[in-house]
Amino acid sequence: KLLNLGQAVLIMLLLFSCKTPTPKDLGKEILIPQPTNLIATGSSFDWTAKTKIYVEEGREDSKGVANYIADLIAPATGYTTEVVSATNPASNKGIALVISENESLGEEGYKLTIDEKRVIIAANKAAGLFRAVQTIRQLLPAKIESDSLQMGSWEIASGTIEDAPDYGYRGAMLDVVRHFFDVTDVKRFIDLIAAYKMNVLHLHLTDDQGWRIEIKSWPNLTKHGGSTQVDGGKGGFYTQEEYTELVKYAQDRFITIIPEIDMPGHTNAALASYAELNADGKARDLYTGTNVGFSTLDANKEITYKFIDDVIRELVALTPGEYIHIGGDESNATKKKDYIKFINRVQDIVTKHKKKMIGWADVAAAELEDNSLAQFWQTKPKNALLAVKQNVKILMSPAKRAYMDMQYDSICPLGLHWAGYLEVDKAYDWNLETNVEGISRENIIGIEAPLWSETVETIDDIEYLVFPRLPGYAELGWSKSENKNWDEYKIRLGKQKERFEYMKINYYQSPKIPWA
Ligand code: TNX
Repeated sequence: KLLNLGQAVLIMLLLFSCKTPTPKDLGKEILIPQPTNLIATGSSFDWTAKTKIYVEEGREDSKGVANYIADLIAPATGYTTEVVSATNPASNKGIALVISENESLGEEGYKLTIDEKRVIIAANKAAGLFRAVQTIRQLLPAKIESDSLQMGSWEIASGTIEDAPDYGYRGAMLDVVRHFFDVTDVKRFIDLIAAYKMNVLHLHLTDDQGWRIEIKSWPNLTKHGGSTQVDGGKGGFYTQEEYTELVKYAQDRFITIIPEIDMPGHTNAALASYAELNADGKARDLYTGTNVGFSTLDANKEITYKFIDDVIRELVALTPGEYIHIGGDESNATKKKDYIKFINRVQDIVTKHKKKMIGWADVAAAELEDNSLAQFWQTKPKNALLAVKQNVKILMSPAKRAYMDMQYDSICPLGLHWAGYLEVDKAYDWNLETNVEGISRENIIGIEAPLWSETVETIDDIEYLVFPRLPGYAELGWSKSENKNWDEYKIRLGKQKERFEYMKINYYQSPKIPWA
């Protein structure tokens, strides 16, 4: 039986109302980090099976970002989004990636223009396109993060977003020594920090308990020195090929890996691997405890500097980034005059290999080059202030606020508390530029949140301590501090819950957050 006209109209109306995107508000209340400028226009773009991504001809970097987002949305949507080269990408309906060479957007800034027909992503550099894509990710429904097929629709609210980071250095540190984490775990960590627009991964590669990076000219460092970890587990290390794979994986996400070789203290693994590095010429035993401050390289032996030169040379060959971190913390077993001599010489070695040096702020006891960086971590800012006096920029990692290995509270099953407990509110509610009297905006290069791994054994453990604190650190580095407000932020953070769950993040359900 044929439908009568009334029924037909009704069905048409129904179909039409399903197809018309429901007006949406652009994600002001959901985005982390908060963007600089956002104007909602109350409609939306619908990403369908037919949507294509257009990139400018010959722009391999844009194409890389386009493939990244196409791959990212594939499992949940089931779409194979085609990436097409075009002379004028934005003239097509769909998603367009454009390098506009608009200097005002800087290294990582971007402009998003979304209407019912188009999503135009413009940036000065490919890094900006990549950061914009992280915004798009959060504008899509949370289930976009699922690794299995989900029911659509896949709408992105319309409007414009203009956004750029406040600080150029926004990072996290992972200690792969106290407990070793393999390439798969580190890639997961990279993906998690990339989602919040961080751009640096500092890898703490050597310490008393292990040496985790292959050095071909000193093979026993990993063979022997890499063979254990805290509590006596089997440890591990990255071959140079594996390390290169990590560097590339990070680069594809516009993240720079900064490798750290911690010295002259925190060197027991090296001292156990090569007898000649010890002042008394006797190899130390491997160490699986968690005390600090007992080991030191000998600042007065030439072999020490030959060793460091070899290590730095091999590391530099694997490092496209501009910095090498030389540690320098807690050298309690090194005489002060030896420490100063040592840091000065190591700085010269780093400079000779055409890299810049970063050290924990303890290194300010030495004579620092203007382009070296000092990482502030201690509970007292004495060393960091010494660095500022020398005109050296500070990387902000105050343990009381930014150490992700601090327990959330006294019953937290993982972490330490030597710098106090660190709930999510305390981790977020501070400003880089007012945290220490005498260290202001112009002295600060950015923020880094370290995760030390004495108590951290698995990727689940990592995630528990990192989430949900890390999105806050990302925002402290990206967004302007004058707009920061804990009461507003905690609601936005609460809305990330579904996303965390689709991403299978083992996060801490802090009672401070109104989980939505
Ligand atoms: C201090 S922070 C250390 C590390 C420990 C950490 C534990 C720093 C530069 N040194 O050796 O792992 O505390 O929180």
